[in-house]
Amino acid sequence: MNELDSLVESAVQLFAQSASPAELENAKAQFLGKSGRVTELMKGMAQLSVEEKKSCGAAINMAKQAIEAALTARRQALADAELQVQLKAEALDVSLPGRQRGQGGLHPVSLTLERIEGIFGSMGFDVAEGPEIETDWFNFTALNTPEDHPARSMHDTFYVEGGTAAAPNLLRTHTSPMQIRHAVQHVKKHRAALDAGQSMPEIRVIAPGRTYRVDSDATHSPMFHQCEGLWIGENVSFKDLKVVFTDFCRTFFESDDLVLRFRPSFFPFTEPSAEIDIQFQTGPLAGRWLEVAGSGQVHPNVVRNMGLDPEKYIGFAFGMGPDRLTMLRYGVNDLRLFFDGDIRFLSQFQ
Ligand code: 2NM
Repeated sequence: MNELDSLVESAVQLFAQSASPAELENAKAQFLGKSGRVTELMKGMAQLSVEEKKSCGAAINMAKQAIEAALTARRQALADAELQVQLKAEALDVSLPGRQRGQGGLHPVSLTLERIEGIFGSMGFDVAEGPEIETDWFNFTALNTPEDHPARSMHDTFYVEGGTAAAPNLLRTHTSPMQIRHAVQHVKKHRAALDAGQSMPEIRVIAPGRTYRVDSDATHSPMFHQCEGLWIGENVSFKDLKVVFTDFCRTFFESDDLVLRFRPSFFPFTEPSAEIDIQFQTGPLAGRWLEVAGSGQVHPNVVRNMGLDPEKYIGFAFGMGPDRLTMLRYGVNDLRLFFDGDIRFLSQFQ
């Protein structure tokens, strides 16, 4: 093998050993650069005769072309390899199943609240809204709750910043303060007519929402839901409460033969007061009395705090727990499941 062949050979070898474009360019410089070996050979021809220059120059040129061809091939090979690495990294497996976008849905208790609002809405009840941070007046005093009532203690009620010792702020313990606020607004709107001895449209409202008490076990959550109802007019009676609530329960539970029982009870804001129990005639809960609500005729002091004359206006109110209604309707036995946020549990109600 002559000198030029082995030069080409060593260039090809060095190029093949170059694992990156930078290494390859360094290798190239050793042969084709300003002081590369091919360039040196060309310079060395200066002393040769014309004849020798011709044959020697042609041979060097062929060697140079062979090295350039090897360089180009190696450059291409390195570029191809780099492209392959990149393609592999960015590869998409189009045969994989698509990722479905998660389908959201309403919380089971929200479904119950919507159901309650729909049923009472069809009976002419408005839906009240109001703040979760309440004043002592709307949550307790306006509702005829005595100053020393245990519900006012810090063991039962979450007190929050912002109030005064005489008028503390708290997380509402029931939704009745919304009803007082609603009634006061209603009465304000019709004040002129009332002062002129005329009557006002009846107050018919439900107040659904979150409520808070210091309580936590399998059947009590510090945050829970309530839905209270209020119906005030000039001629509203306990009979109306019975009709409305019976109709509500039968519609809510989709059970026409469901039976109600009103059991005497006590609440500061109603007199007389009654617990409401229901009994299914069929299904897994048939035959058992289940407590679902408290109720009563609104206490005259509360009617007065709404801005109305208790000698002229009378009505009833009730309060129920949508969390418990949801448990009964779906057969769930632990309240905490609703608030743990486990999507496997919650998605079953869609
Ligand atoms: C209950 C039981 C009995 C009630 C009373 C009032 C208001 F605003 F009229 F005073 N709202 N809700 C009430 C009555 C709530 O829950 C167990």
